[in-house]
Amino acid sequence: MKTVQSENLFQKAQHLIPGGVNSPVRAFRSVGGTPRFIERGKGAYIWDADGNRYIDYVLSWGPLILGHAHEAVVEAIAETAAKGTSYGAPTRLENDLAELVIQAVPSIDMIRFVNSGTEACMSALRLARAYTERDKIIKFAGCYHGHADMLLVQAGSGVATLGLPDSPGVPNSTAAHTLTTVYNDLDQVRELFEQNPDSIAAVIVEPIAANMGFVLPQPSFLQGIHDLCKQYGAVFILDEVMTGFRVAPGGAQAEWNLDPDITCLGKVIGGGLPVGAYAGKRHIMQHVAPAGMMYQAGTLSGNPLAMAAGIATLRTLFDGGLFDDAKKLTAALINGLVEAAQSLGVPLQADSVGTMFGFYFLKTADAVIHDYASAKQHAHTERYAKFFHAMLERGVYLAPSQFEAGFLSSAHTMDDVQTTISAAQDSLTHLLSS
Ligand code: KE4
Repeated sequence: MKTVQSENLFQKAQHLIPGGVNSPVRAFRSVGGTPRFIERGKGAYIWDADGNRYIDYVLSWGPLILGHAHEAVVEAIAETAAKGTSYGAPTRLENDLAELVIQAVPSIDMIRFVNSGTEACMSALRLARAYTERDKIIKFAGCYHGHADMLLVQAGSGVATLGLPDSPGVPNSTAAHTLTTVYNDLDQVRELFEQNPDSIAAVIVEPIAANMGFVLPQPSFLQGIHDLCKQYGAVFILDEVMTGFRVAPGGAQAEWNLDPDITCLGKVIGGGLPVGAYAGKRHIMQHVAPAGMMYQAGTLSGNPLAMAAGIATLRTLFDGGLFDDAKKLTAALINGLVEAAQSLGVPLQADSVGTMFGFYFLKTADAVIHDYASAKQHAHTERYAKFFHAMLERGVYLAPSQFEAGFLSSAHTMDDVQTTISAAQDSLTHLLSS
């Protein structure tokens, strides 16, 4: 596979941009090799600067649930742009996207749009602190909620990938208010509340831990957090930036009947343009300025182009069985990967929920990954790196890190899935013989 154009572009990029990328996980640091510079995408496919085509299971880390350059989204952006790109004033488009999200997600009464998932989670925690007049927050080791200082404590995603213990530049005084505990361990959450009965403002949690790979919540873990928050007067924040509109049209909370006080959103609701949001119960959201005193602002928040892309994405997604078709294909993909690994005796842990999936190559067949420590202990990252490149050579683009999730779109077909499964079988056979 020719990659000379990507190599040249990467060499130039590293001189201009730290690490040659505008987000660390794109640099292929944990899998090695040269990141592919992408020229264009259409449907389930992307093409790199050397003209190589890949079936894409990253989909911009989740947003492109309709696939690349969906005509409804492109048309909406073009039509909106022709009328102007930004006003710094309210538009009807913000009402329209707000209504779509509020109708889809039962726990949400009101929403505030921002420009990224980081902003959404950072603002949600400031709101929880303002509402409760408390300082401490609880997060889970290996969960990633963006790069705000107070959240870069034992974070997942790129921090896990790069093996950054805790990011330099975060003052100890900030980190001191962040209590970190073990995902899937409700007893530890209960203990933290018992030790800090009146000072915890919020618990923030990913409903699926998809920034340490793909770890499902154990039964009653999430509901247990909700109940402890109610008992101690803390705000229950569900970070659905990745799972929103991917696990189910109403998010993981609809799939598992959860009722968070605040939900963080991003990715899909922007249809590939920069959008994040924090949203939830009216009596809490009313504390956000200018309705209330908790300040949060943004020049391009609710930007018309991003709103138009999000509206077109959700309206298309909700119209017909697109979601269910993509969900079935996701399950077929994971089943195929499991069968391929089993046929070759390769230890694998794999799951899918809705249109998201994840898998770990395990160092030993009896290992089970259920939290960050076990993910770091049992994940065979070297095998993942080799598998990643073998699949890339066969035209399949997976996440360039063992500690990330994968995604399908409504543009993927059963042919794409079967091609991917065959490539996996061939890649594993090749790996085992080398
Ligand atoms: P952004 O600021 O990257 O839009 O969103 C932060 C965020 C918040 N919450 C969850 C659950 C997330 O997964 C993310 C971002 N996800 C990563 C991928 N695991 C984004 C990829 C990247 O950092 O380049």
